[in-house]
Amino acid sequence: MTEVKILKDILEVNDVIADQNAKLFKDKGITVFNVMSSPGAGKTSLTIKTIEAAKADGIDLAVIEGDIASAIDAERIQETGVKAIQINTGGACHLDANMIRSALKHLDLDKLNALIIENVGNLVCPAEFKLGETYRIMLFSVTEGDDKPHKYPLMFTEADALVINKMDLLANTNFDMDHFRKTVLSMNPDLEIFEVSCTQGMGLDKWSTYFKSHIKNA
Ligand SMILES: Nc1nc2c(ncn2[C@@H]2O[C@H](COP(=O)(O)OP(=O)(O)O)[C@@H](O)[C@H]2O)c(=O)[nH]1
Ligand SMILES: [Mg+2]
Repeated sequence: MTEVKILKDILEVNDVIADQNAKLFKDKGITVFNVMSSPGAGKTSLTIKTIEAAKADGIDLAVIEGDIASAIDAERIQETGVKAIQINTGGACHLDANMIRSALKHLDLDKLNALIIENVGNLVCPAEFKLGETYRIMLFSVTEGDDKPHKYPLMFTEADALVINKMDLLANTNFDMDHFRKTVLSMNPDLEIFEVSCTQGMGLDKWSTYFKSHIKNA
């Protein structure tokens, strides 16, 4: 079996900048959520639903969108009235701390309570690169298969919260929720788990309550 390792020094440099970002966020009183998933799990959909709930509570937030190419997601977010900065990684399968530092120049940090970072859609690389975030949110949809924690363990073990999306489709899949929950909790016993449907709305209240209650200066 061949194992591919990411160069240690790349991660060390990233960690230094991530710590600087984290200090800046702390000084400015901004709570930062790094949202990670495979492509199409529903990150942008969840971000929009989260913004709608947060705005109703007077929370000032902004979004950083990471994609390999295009500004489609940032445009979707801006339709909510919230500022969105698009980062195009030009091929990289994850955001890194330096990209976040560059994007922050375009935000008025004195006005924000919270920042949502939508990472590049990928189940592996984003979990390797700290950005300076306060919380790591993993999104996973029931159409992806309940075996994925075994195959892609890092993101499941690194997450603070796991949002299981597309619950409206559950009955049409062979996704075994009990098995999935047992697996992820055996890997990460402190993981907070939410079951939602971004299109049908189920479970979003509980998720939004978690989101709001974790913002320090709201
Ligand atoms: N059936 C269903 N579709 C969803 C749900 N959430 C998102 N989608 C759809 O999944 C696709 C990808 O969603 P998107 O938010 O762009 O995912 P992202 O690539 O992770 O940002 C879109 O067609 C969404 O409408 C859900 O809860 N149920
Ligand atoms: Mg998206």
